[in-house]
Amino acid sequence: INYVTAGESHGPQLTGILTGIPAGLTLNIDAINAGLAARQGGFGRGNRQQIEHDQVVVTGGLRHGVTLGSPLALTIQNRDHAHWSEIMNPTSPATATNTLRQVTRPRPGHADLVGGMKYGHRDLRNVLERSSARKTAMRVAIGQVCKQLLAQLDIHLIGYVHQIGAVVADDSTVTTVDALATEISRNDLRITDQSKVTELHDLITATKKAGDTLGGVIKVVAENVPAGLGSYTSWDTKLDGQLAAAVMGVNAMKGVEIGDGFGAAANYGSRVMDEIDWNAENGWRRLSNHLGGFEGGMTNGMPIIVKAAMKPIPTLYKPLQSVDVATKAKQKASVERSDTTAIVPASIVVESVVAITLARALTATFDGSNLDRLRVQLATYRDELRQY
Ligand code: EPS
Repeated sequence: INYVTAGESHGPQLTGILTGIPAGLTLNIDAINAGLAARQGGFGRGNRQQIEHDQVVVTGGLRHGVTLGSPLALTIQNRDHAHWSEIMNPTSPATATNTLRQVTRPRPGHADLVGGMKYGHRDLRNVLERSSARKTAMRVAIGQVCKQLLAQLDIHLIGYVHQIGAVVADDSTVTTVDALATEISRNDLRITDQSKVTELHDLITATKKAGDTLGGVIKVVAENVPAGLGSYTSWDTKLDGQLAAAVMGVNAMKGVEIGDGFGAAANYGSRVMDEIDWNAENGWRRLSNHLGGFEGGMTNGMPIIVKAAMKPIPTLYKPLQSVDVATKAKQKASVERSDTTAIVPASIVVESVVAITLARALTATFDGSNLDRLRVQLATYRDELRQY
């Protein structure tokens, strides 16, 4: 499985090409659109989300709702383009009017300045249009396709908000994907500790009033992933490394943990290693899961636990110091419409990229041409693991 996305935030549309999805998967478009709607939601979102009503259109790789095994072509319209049709017109030449809104005061923490340096842009809009978190909408659409493939293989996952700013809002008694999905659906922050909802609404509201922003920590749990995906034999075949790369590729991510992560670094081996057990009913398992479902870069059959540290949104309505790239004069950074926090949508984006990475590992390990054959091969493999 591989994919590429294209499209600028205020251009005509987002485009995604997803290759390697097996033939024979019945695609639930409504479920993909539900994932897109969830990405648009969340307390603390900006006004762009009032304009968009993201829905995916599939224009290739699907017939009568069933995948063909050929590349899936996906598009999501940018409704906001109607307000930017001159400024962000792909073909009409630049004029004094359609290049009026030059961005020359880079925002600290965004791709603005370094992107301008790297690609030789003097108008930093040429950078921010693609670096914008808007592009995560297509990664969610692609991720939800992969999530549906995983579900057909009895593998389920969920991404949710573990912490907002410095406030941890994770009820540690809620651990299964089903229970997590139920608890996070009860509030607009995708947290499991319902007692923290009001406090966090107040925090986000106060942060917005102060012209500031917040990040947080996202957690993804994936269940029933068979042992042995990924390999210890080479650095780049370790699946936990591939997961970390995928998560770090999401806007604003500054850290990734597998299992206890940095907590493991601070603990004794006797508290971190998960003891091994076997019984006739369940076969091989571990008596704890500090290692987050990985040993030697390979899944070990325990739930996969990934945490991601998201930096606060770089666009500040109380802007920090910057320098104008045209005049070199010290200036306050530019202000682009933005969110107070995007931790809620980011939890769906990180869930999506974990789903893509796991689906890629499965279709690389077994025959990824046809879903029924993949399903049979996986069932045989699961039996083999039980009998080991
Ligand atoms: C976002 C789209 C963007 C921003 C925001 C989130 O749309 P616009 O630029 O038109 O407002 O609202 O992007 C960022 C916060 C960012 O730093 O890129 C989205 O669809 O998630």
